Amino acid sequence: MSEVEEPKMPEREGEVETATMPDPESAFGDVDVDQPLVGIIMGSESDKPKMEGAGKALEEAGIRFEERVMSAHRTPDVVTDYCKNAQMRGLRVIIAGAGMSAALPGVAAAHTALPVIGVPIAGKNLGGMDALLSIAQMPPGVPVGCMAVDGSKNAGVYAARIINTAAPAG
Ligand code: RP5
Repeated sequence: MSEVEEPKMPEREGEVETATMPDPESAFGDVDVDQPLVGIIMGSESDKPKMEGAGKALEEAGIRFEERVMSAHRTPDVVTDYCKNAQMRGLRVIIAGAGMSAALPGVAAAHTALPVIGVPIAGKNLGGMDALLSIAQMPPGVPVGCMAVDGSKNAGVYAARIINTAAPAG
């Protein structure tokens, strides 16, 4: 019969026993090492073709990303949840593309401290000027890095530069 080890009790009253640290492998075994570093969000399924350049540029730079469709006007709660949790989930940059009255990048920036890169998408009327001004004209304190109209490739390149030049945390 094996001997059962008695639990170690504090030696003096009020003394707190030092916690035993778990080994790193078991402590971080659940952490997903493939987690994305960039979130590419866009206001509509119809924006997907115009936003492909961002993903391609990130792929070329070897940076993991995820893509989601969400709208500042049609699904505002989804945008809020996604952006509030983005940093905690390990994202380092958000790329947000939208057309027409393109509120998505600005609303994203209002809900996260991560850098947000906005991509104005040209719609059927106004040649993208509507989205360009919506994204560029952010109020002081809530910045969005505004790319060219339909400039999703540069958004991906810019996100890669941010990630590759950032000082390590701590
Ligand atoms: C914006 O309205 C979207 O980003 C898209 O560019 C535009 C039109 O959206 P759909 O009507 O094609 O869904 O919010």
